[in-house]
This record gives sequence, C-alpha cells and structure tokens, in this order.
Amino acid sequence: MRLNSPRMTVIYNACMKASKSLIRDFGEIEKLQVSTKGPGDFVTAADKRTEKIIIEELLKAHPDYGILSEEIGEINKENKEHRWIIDPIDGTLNFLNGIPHFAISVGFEEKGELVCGLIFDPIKNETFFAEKGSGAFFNNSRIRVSKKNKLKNSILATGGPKFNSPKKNNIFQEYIKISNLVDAPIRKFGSAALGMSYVAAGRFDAYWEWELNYWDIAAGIVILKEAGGFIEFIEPGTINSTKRNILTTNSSILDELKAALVKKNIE
Ligand code: 2AM
Ligand code: CA
Repeated sequence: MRLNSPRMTVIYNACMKASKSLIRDFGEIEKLQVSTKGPGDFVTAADKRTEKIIIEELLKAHPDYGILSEEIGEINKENKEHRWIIDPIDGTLNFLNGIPHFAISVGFEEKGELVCGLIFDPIKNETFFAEKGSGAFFNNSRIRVSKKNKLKNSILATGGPKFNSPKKNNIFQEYIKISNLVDAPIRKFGSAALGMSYVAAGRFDAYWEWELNYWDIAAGIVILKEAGGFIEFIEPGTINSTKRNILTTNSSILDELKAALVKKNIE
C-alpha cells in the first residue's frame, strides 16, 4: 500500500479497524435473512458501529477536526479548515441483502476543498485512494481512467431511481431511454462510491446518478480526478439543493454521453 502522507495513514487505519466488525456483521446477514424480522435493525446497528469506530479513530488523531458523517451528522462544526466526510456503508441495500458490494468511504477537506479520499471495499479487499496532486491508487498500483473514446465500445454504470424522489418516474424513464439509445451495456451495482472508484480504475467508462448526498461522493471525487477522470454536476433535476446529480466519465466520452443524456431530457 503506497500511503505516503500521515493523513492517508490515519484514514486507512480507521477504515481497517472499522472493517473488521463490518466483515463480521456481514457474515451474520445470511442467518438473519431467513428470520421473519429480517436484518433491517441489525444493519442499522452495523452502520452505526462502523461509523463510531471510524470517528473514534479520526478524533484520536485530530480531536478538533470537523466531521460530516451520514448517520451522526456534524461534529466540531466550527472547524472550517479541516473536515472529514464519512459514509460508513455505501451500498447499504447490498449489505442488507447479503450482496458483497459496498464500501467505507472517507474524504478529507482542507478549507472546503477536497484533498484526500479513500474508498475501501472490505469484502473484495480493494482499496481506492488518492491525494490531490499525487495521483490515484488501487491497492499498490497507480490507476488511470480508461482511454476509450467511443460510447459504443464503453461500459457504463448508473444508479437510482431514489424512492423518495418526486421525479422518480422521469429518472426511471431517463434510464430506460438511455439504455435504448446508447449502444453500450449499462450496469447498476448500488454503490456510488464504488461506481466512481471503478471509473477511476478504468473498469467503467462512465457512471452517473441523480440525487446523491455529499458523503456518497466526497472521497470518490478526489480519486476520480486524480485518475484523470471528469465529474460534472448536472442541474437541476432535484427539489432538494443538498442532493447532487453527477456524471463521471473517463473524460474522452463525456461529450458523447452528455449529448445523449441531454437529448433524453428534452424529449
Ligand atoms: P447508501 O447505500 O449509503 O444509502 C445507490 O443507488 C447509491 O445511492 C448508494 O451510493 C446509496 O448510498 C445512495 N442512496 C441510496 N438512497 C439514497 C437517498 N435517498 N439519497 C441519496 N443517496 C442515496
Ligand atoms: Ca452512501
């Protein structure tokens, strides 16, 4: 693992510690699925436990740094210089169903700018990380986005629709339409953090999803950019200004994909 900076080491150690209980919890899911109650409460507890371990470790290293985390919200809100952005389990629905595709995501902001990110898939033991100006890495290797420059040779991924979205029908139609329009396979894996990591690693050529939260994408933004990828925020499409619509690509297919998406929106 090429982790040169103290900050990356802090994030990495926090994620490794938290992932031990997360992997154990994932092993319990199968048993709970056959119970009448299902694993819902258990998963919420696992989410909170993971978050607690990560936060404890990060605060141990820097007691005064700010934190924004999915379950707990904000800590040390007044610190605008340094802030961690945490998603303890991204891909919760996968986790809940015993599907081994989810990740811990931790980003780091300096004066409001994202400068570091690490996404750890504990089941596949895959770590994606980056620090601004130092490139992006997958485990021990440097990663770059793919070089594909034609949509028809690409493999794409998306997510959603969100159940609470007032625009869910539009979003769903958009997905169906683009599947018909684009002569390329489209995948839907259920984790925004891993979707972005896979674009960074050249596994996907593009990934888009509407109405994501900041903690879903913070670490992914740094990793993607450092791997040479491009993120575009698509507006509007939401009534809630805290949600983000993102289109991430290897850069080369951006124009073609965007044209396809925009065309669908005006039809
Ligand atoms: P989660 O697993 O942490 O909830 C799947 O489509 C992606 O969207 C995942 O990254 C998931 O994160 C996120 N997601 C699911 N429901 C969401 C919602 N209501 N608002 C924002 N993001 C959501
Ligand atoms: Ca998430």
